[in-house]
Amino acid sequence: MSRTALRICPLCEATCGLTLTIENGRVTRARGDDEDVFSRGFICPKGAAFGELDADPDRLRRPLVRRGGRLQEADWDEAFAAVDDGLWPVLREHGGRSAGAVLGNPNVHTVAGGLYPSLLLGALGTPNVFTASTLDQMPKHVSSGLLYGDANALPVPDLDRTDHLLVIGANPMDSNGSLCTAPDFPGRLRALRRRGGKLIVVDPRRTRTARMADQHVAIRPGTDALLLFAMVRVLFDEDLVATGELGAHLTGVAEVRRLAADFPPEAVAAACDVPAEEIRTLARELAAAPKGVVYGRMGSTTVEFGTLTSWLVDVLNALTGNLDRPGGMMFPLAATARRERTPRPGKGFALGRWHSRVSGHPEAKGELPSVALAEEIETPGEGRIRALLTIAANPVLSAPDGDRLERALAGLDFMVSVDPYLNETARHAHVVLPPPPPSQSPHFDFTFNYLAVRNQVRYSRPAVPLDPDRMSESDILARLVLCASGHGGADPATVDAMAIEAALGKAVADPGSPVHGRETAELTAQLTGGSGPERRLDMMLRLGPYGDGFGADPDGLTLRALLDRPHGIDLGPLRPRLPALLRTRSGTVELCPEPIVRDVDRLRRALADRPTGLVLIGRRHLRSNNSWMHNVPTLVGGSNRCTLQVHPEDAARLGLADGGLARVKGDGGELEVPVEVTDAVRTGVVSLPHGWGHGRPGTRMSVAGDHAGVNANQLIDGSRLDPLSGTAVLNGCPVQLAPLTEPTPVLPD
Ligand SMILES: Nc1nc2c(c(=O)[nH]1)N[C@H]1C(S)=C(S)[C@@H](COP(=O)(O)OP(=O)(O)OC[C@H]3O[C@@H](n4cnc5c(=O)[nH]c(N)nc54)[C@H](O)[C@@H]3O)O[C@H]1N2
Ligand SMILES: Nc1nc2c(c(=O)[nH]1)N[C@H]1C(S)=C(S)[C@@H](COP(=O)(O)OP(=O)(O)OC[C@H]3O[C@@H](n4cnc5c(=O)[nH]c(N)nc54)[C@H](O)[C@@H]3O)O[C@H]1N2
Ligand code: SF4
Ligand SMILES: [Mo]
Repeated sequence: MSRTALRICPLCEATCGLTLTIENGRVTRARGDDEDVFSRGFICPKGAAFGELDADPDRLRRPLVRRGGRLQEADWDEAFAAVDDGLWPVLREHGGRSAGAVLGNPNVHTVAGGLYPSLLLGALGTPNVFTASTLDQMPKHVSSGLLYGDANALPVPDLDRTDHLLVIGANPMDSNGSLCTAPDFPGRLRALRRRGGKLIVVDPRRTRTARMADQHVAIRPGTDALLLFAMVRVLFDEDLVATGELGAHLTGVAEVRRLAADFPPEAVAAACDVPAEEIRTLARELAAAPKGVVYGRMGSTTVEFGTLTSWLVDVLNALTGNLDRPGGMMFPLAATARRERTPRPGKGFALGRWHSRVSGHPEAKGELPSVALAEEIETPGEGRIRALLTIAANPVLSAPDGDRLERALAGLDFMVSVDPYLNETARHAHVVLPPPPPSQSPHFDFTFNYLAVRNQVRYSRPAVPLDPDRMSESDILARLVLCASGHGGADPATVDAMAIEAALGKAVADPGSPVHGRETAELTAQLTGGSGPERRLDMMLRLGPYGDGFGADPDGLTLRALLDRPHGIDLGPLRPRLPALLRTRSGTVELCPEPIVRDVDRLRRALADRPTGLVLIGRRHLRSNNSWMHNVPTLVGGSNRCTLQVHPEDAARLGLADGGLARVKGDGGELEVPVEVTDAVRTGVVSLPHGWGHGRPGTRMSVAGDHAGVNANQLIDGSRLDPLSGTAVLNGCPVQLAPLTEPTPVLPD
């Protein structure tokens, strides 16, 4: 018997609607859902491989518990008893500080990851929180925190209405977009060009996105802050600043003008390797576009000046009047967001409310830099991390210097991993708790609706019933919350009940809420849904900006209304949201915040003292995703993708041949890697993808083991970071390169 089910794809930020064919409880086919209100049938090769990924025989089915040094299958009660036995004594003896948590990327792609981590961190009470954000977009959060007073207010390019898009360090043709949720990003870019719009890509590599652009600027890595500052300077010099309606809510413009004075195009041109006149033209064209937008991603954030670059992206949008206007950079309004309120000053955003124990890194948004994890485990003393929880994270491959991290993990008293695979990180755990495959999990985009280029809302129930020997990821995480609070044996449903009680308690006390003054018990009784997570979703939708307010607006959104519309509900194009969303102390967009001003000194110094030499950048491939999609034959097949791209001139100078092996050396170590000579990378730059380096002993990913590749992050030691955000420099790291000569054999004497 064959049937179909709808399921939002959890494999990248594009959130495409899929139509799954299910036979005998297995997904045998995945197509794009033509009626999905947002993705309209789009699908990419990863989504098409949903069934294979879902049924991967290497996925763990049952928990693993370390006994006598070896990980062995156990049942769920045994596994949680082992968590209790391992975690609780550490917490009791050394306090919450002795625990650390690593939250990886897929947490933003699961319902469980949206609902439980904050409760878990609250229960642990630890400052040792590490997430993929400090390997990714933390600079953008810091910039938004400073500009708007809300680190989660991330504006996105209004892709469907703009007529001028300047892309800084993003490759949506392969990544399908990031911090800009837009199913069929490629189609939306083509539409932009069809309606006469212009696409410009600033990237050291001629990516697939650069190839389809009207103009490609092959900048030297790490120098975008200089380029963007020079554009700001041109706007002021040529009287092109026009903030429009935004002007009334904007402070700090004159200070930005003063800062930009130090960065005329002529002063930065050599460092960026972009001619001054080209920089002028970039600024003039942005200013002249009726609707234009600058959009930055990984190449703008995981660099030495990540926060400055992220900030400058928004400064350019603001100064050209494109911030918060259709066709410019806009703030989505998610269905589970807080309701809009009358504008008033907020609490502002603070950085460095505490510091890491060993190196004194400031926290950002409650997190410490991922690069500080190993030293926090290794360094003896009060507050050392002795117990670690990793949830959907593979920092051994995704963070700098995995070899060092592996040594540190081996020294933990206790480690638990929530992961479907026994991989490079999970192999160090004492307990591995595997979530069910995506077909057996519900889906709601708690994160990506905040980043979507159109307001919309969709929910998928599990496409296939949960296997009897599996546990939902929500229950797994709820039980970890209980373990962390010393109530290991309690019913996980109590976690949801408490979360609902707390949220409704806040809502009824809030004069701005539609349920102000009502009884929480009465509201709780109204909640629908077949599980704790569904009731929580119902509550969030009903309290949210489109919600029914528990009856206050009978036509408003509820879980039931959403279940009635399996292809989703379109909530319309993005709308201007300033000044209501501002939470700065002044109640304005604070365009020139103090921490930024201080960091500009560092940029000035860098301009005076630019290192020369080869630098490393990354690379993403459409059929891969970070470190965990190399175990699916159709996604990993074909020619080796883990190659070092080198420009022909550099190859000739260094004596490297296409297809030959090279030795690459960086701060963190050395690798031997196949060379691909191509003029797609600019001179002075080599490119190696991350997420490879499989095949280690004790892992269980047989296909990935046969396509091991090398770990690009072993070339980086984590000592270079963007100081304001704690984000690792993953792009623009110095490396040395030599053709590989066979080591001289050591002869026995
Ligand atoms: N050099 C370099 N390094 C990089 C990057 C780069 O561009 N260059 N990119 C960085 C970026 S942007 C990111 S986001 C990070 C990502 O790095 P991580 O956050 O470590 O994420 P992944 O490598 O994707 O690993 C995800 C883990 O989650 C598991 N997983 C998959 N699905 C589920 C699920 O449903 N539930 C649970 N519990 N687990 C699941 C996988 O098996 C895997 O172990 O890497 C960063 N590292
Ligand atoms: N297929 C696929 N899709 C993915 C992922 C994946 O691994 N594979 N990962 C997902 C995740 S977690 C994320 S965060 C997103 C990332 O989404 P994107 O940011 O769009 O992806 P990247 O390929 O990292 O693009 C960064 C670009 O910046 C360029 N770059 C490097 N250094 C510099 C620099 O100094 N200046 C400038 N201007 N450019 C520079 C690189 O050459 C690269 O083309 O993709 C998501 N989608
Ligand atoms: S683009 Fe992303 S969300 Fe869409 S099918 Fe591909 S992996 Fe899934
Ligand atoms: Mo990411």
